[in-house]
Parts: sequence; structure tokens; C-alpha cells
Amino acid sequence: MILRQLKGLTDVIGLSVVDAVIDQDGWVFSEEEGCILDTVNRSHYLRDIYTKAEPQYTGKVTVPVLWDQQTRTIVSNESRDIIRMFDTEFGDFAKPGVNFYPPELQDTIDETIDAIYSPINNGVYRSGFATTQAAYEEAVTELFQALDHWEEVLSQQRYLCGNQITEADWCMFTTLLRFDAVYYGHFKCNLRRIVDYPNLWNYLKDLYQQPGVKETCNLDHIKRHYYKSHTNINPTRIVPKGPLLDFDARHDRDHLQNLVAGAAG
Ligand SMILES: N[C@@H](CCC(=O)N[C@@H](CS)C(=O)NCC(=O)O)C(=O)O
Repeated sequence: MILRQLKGLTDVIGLSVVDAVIDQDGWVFSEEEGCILDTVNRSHYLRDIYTKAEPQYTGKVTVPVLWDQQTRTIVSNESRDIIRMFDTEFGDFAKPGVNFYPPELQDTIDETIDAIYSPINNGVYRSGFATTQAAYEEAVTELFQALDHWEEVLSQQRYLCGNQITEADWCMFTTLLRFDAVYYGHFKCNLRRIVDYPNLWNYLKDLYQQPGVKETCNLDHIKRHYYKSHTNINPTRIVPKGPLLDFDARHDRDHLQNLVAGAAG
């Protein structure tokens, strides 16, 4: 959703948003607040989209899904690939000059996305869904080692790959946005909150405040999803009211931009 927005693709790529809560039949399209029905196939369940693409399909039914209206099939259900497609494959349809995968940084971006996936993006899930103490502790240890590392990197440069926002930052953003409200409590990732890391917290606010981004974020939807869907972790399905987070508060990242630009110049 972020790449679709920032690349100016909202007129060429439609959007449906599933209900926050997964029930026994999986993701469902609904008219709950923050949701958008499937106006293309008029499906009720997301699984219907998968079986439209492949009638024998019995695998996992996950979001996101990129559906092609002309060939009437799923192009991809892998967020990393969809991000790259939106960033690089939409040519004249996309906003000119917006590129989160510039040629000179491509190797660094790919390495960074690889580096953050296992300990951070997937690390919170490895922690939250762990069923042994050892697996949980291993995941949490790796997660916070990685956060400590990027906290240090972000003390020297404004974004993960240097001075400009790249795809790697948007991959990091989606996990950081949810962290204090969901992963800290629900997934027991509770050595520190993101607000306790000065650089990560200011970096998160910086990304959130980029024009167009906050319109794609719905923390109520996010919280309802996790706390109401994973009944093995939260049997009462109660959604906590807090924490109080102000992503619109001032951030302090501008000075780094100038420092790096000054050094380079
Ligand atoms: N590889 C996929 C994973 C997608 C994924 O696991 N999505 C979750 C939501 S964040 C989902 O749909 N889970 C439903 C389920 O596991 O039943 C991606 O990152 O795009």
C-alpha cells in the first residue's frame, strides 16, 4: 500500500482491504471500518481469489495478493516482490523521479532487505509463535541484537542504506510501526520498545511523516487483527487500549541528512 501510494499508482492499481480478523475460514472481505470490499471479483473469502487463480489450490491463503484483471490470475502474493514490481515495472504510469531502488544502491538494498528479514520482519513472528522457551529466546535475542545494530547505523545516517529512502526502509517500517502496539506485548518482544531507541524511534516518525504514508497506516486495524485473530496467544481476544504513541511528534533526523550531504559535498 505504501509503494502504491508513493509511486502514484492509486489510479492504475485498485485496492481491497480484508477484515482485520481472520476467522476459521481465513481472510474475509467485509464492510467493517477500514475495509474495502472486493469490487473486482466480488469474492467473500480471500481463498476464493486463490482458487480462481488455481482451482486445485490447497495451500496457505495470505495477504498481500496482487491480482491481474486482464489475465485473471494472481501475479504474486509475496510482499517483497510486489514492492519491487510497483517500484520498477510500472514505467510511465508511476510518478516520475520517485525511485526506491536506484541503480547505485541496488546491491546494498537487496543485502539490507535480506539482513533484516530473518531477525526483524520474521523475527517478531518467530518470537510470538514460538512453542518452546528455547525457540522464543533465540528469536528475541536475534531480534534485539539486530535492532541494536540498526540503532547504531541510524546514529550515523538518516536511512538504512544511506542518505535516501529505499525499499529497505519500507520493509523495516512495517515492522517498526506495529512493534510497540503489538509485538512488544502480544508477541513478547519486550526487552525494549521502539520508543526506547532514540534513533529507531525518530527514524520511524520520519518515515511515517513522509507525505502519503500515514494514510496507509491503520493502527486500530492492526491491533484488532493480531489481538483478535491469534486466540491461542490471546484467548480473551481483548484488544488493549494503549500504548499511547504519537507518530506525528517532531523527529530529529534532518540534521543527519545535512551532515552526510556536507561530508559528501
Ligand atoms: N510471504 C508473504 C507472507 C505473507 C503473510 O504471511 N501474510 C500474513 C499476514 S502478515 C497472512 O496473511 N497470514 C494469514 C495466515 O497465516 O493464515 C509476504 O511477506 O508477503
